Amino acid sequence: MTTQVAEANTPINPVEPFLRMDRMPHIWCPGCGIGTTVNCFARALTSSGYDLDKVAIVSGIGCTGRVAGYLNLDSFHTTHGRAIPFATGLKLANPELKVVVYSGDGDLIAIGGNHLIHAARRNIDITVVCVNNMLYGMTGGQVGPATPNTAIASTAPYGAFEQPFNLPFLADSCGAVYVARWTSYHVRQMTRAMREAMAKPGFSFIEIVAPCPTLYQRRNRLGDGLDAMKYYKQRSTRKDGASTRDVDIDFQGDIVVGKFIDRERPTFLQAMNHRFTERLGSRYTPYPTGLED
Ligand SMILES: Cc1ncc(C[n+]2csc(CCOP(=O)(O)OP(=O)(O)O)c2C)c(N)n1
Ligand code: SF4
Ligand SMILES: [Mg+2]
Repeated sequence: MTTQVAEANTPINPVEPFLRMDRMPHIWCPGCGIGTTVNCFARALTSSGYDLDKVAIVSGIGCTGRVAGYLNLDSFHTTHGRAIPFATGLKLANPELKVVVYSGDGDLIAIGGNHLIHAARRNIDITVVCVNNMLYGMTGGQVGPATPNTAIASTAPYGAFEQPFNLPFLADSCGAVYVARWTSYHVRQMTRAMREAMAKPGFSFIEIVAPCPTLYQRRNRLGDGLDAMKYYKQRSTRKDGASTRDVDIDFQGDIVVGKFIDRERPTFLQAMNHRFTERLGSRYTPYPTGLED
């Protein structure tokens, strides 16, 4: 009997301990790519060796914004667009924490775009995972700043006509020290990238192109989640080190994936300590950065 109970309590899936199983079933639609990214993130944590009491996850609002609520970590579900400033405060108040922002393209690049560019510029020591399903999923599939030109969205019935952001180029040009893009098809590469980004001091950014079958796929007559996986498999090309200028995503065009940027730059706190020590000498006690040996 005791053995049976022990067996019943043994998780079948190795990522289960990282999830709040009491909150299942999750809200995501069948075939949605967000769940795949969460599985990869949990796997990245499994192999990272981090003390999970020192890992915090911050999301904004949206279908992707629900991720924080499903992870068995210190989780913060903040207001729309404000995950990055919240994460910045958390990191500065407690530099020992590993802080990960996990949100959607609308949350991070539209309403929260200003925070993204400044956190990258300052090299705040956080990791940002952006699930790019190319529209505002949660609110009904409206056009957003990552919607490819000509793609149909609920507020763009004749096709989007605004120039979309190239997310890796945006993060790179603002100073991010680690920039990668994968799709939800690339589970191993995505997991590795998440692990690398969390280990990298400074502002790291991972874009994950993932399908929204309910709104984006359906309106654009692109099939279901599995069709999206086939498309990602067939039309993605890995180009590590590619210039981020050259990785725009066109509607149903090829998708360049890979690790584009991996550079060294002092984090915000390291730069502050350096400057203050230079000017004040022993009168200044360096602020903890979380990167001390
Ligand atoms: C201040 C404010 N404005 C607008 C909204 C409505 N809203 C909720 S989620 C969302 C967009 C989410 O899009 P994205 O971040 O791409 O997430 P997805 O649902 O696609 O994963 C919007 C506009 C809101 N909650 N708060
Ligand atoms: S609406 Fe789209 S993004 Fe939201 S859960 Fe459904 S498939 Fe995923
Ligand atoms: Mg979105």
